[in-house]
Amino acid sequence: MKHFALKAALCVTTALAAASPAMADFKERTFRVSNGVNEDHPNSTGMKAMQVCLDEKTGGKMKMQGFWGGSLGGDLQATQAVRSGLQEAVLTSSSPLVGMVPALGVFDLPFLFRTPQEAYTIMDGPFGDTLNEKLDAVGLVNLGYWENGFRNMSNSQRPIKTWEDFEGMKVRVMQNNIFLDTFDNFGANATPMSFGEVFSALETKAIDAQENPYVTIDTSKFYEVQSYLSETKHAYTPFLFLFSKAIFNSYTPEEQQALRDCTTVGRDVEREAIQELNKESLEKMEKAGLKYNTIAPADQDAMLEKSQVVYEKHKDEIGADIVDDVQAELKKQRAA
Ligand code: TK8
Repeated sequence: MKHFALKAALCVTTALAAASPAMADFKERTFRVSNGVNEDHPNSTGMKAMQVCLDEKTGGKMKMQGFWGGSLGGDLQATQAVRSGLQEAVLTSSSPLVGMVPALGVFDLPFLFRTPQEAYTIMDGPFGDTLNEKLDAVGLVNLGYWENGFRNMSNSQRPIKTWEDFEGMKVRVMQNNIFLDTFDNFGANATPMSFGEVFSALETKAIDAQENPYVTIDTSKFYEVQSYLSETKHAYTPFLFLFSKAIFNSYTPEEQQALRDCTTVGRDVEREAIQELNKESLEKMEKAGLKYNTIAPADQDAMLEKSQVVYEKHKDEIGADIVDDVQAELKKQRAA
């Protein structure tokens, strides 16, 4: 995976040749970045590329320290610490944060995006900026949308081929009502739970199923206690690279710019690494004995149709304008 970091480093060198602020503009700074995923997740690949970029831009003065496997707390807890200025940064899923910023729930709507490119265009454009303003208003500077990715099912019971297959299945969902309703609406028994509790809940059979991108099912070892993988792609959720607004505001404009630019470098490397690794992870898990299936297009359509009530139920709480905007944007993209 070395080539990702290398490519990023080359891009940075080229960018630097154009305009480089004086190194005197940078102070010695170390900041902590909390991750719920483990260190072999592509977030780490992205952060390495981001560090190479920061080293070049700040003459090695700005250093990132990654914390993994939820060692600084789960997504919600770590984000609260970042909000209150006790911790610098967190790379968190958007879904557990809907209590703080309801508009983020747009990413939880089932089957909203069809390809990663659709998601990138939305998140990296004006729509993403609108959400960033809402995050800023609660004390969180979103430096960028990294990829968590398309979410697929793993379970210990049976292949999921149609929504009816969810009947009675105990599914862990993130702490998020849209996910809760999506799976309850399919007839499952959805249980909200923080990420750090998932492995043991699967292992003890307190729950039958969970849903995450393949990379996460692999690197968090869920596959060791699961038997089936079903490619439902029922949602694309991002990671947000959130920096404490209080701390960010104490940095100089040059430092802030270096952080923004290098988070983008890291983002691109991380997205590419996720795309690669999802394939590798799937192969590895199949070799380990998990049974894998895709969903027939007609059954996928039936899942989307069945999910319309979830859109209706949550539209107002997300913000009707937000939901309308994203749907209009997607329509435009799909027509192009
Ligand atoms: C890791 C989580 C994870 C998410 C989940 O902290 O909770 O299932 O998909 O990636 O953010």
